[in-house]
Amino acid sequence: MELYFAPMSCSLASRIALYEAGVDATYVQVDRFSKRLAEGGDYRDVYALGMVPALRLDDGTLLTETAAVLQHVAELRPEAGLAPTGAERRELHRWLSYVGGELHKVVFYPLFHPDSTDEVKRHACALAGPRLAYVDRHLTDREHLLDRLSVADAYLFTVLGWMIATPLSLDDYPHAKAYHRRLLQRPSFARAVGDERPLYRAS
Ligand SMILES: N[C@@H](CCC(=O)N[C@@H](CS)C(=O)NCC(=O)O)C(=O)O
Repeated sequence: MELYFAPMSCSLASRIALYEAGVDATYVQVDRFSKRLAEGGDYRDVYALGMVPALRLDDGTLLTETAAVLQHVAELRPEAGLAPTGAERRELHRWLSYVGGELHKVVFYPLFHPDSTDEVKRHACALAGPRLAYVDRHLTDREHLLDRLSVADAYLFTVLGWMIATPLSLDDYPHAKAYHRRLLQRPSFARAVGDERPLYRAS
């Protein structure tokens, strides 16, 4: 299996999930802007939209979309409990959709897009307030988004980590900040960040 990733982007969540699940994979680096592959070639020949993550499965299928990749990885090792079943599964879907839609795409995509105007960025920051406050309230008396660690935590952790590179501050969301700190102490989260941060700085 191969994970196409860009350092410290949303594909970090898939790497964390692979580490948490104990699933081996090869990691193929993509330059987010030029779309060049570290091993040579153009990533758009792999995935026409040029977005990461993409997971090449052992049968050759290319799986894209963070929520799908995360749930697939969790299902490879059900014993790791990273994607619950039953009523909790609905909550997992809800949080994967929330993080992917309301936070990743509504708030952070415009903040990082090179073509975003100042007005677009101001609007994204205005939308961020209630969306991050909602997450912060949810985490007031909880360790994880669900009743235990799930792949949704890998995604939220990744997205919260981007705030440092934006006008937003985790200091305004103390429960989310404590949650991010706690997760960073887990070996698989720390290992994933430790593997990707130097690549990000060098890119
Ligand atoms: N809907 C996709 C979004 C993926 C996405 O936005 N990836 C970003 C990195 S965080 C990317 O590859 N951006 C490069 C681009 O848009 O060209 C998902 O959930 O995986």
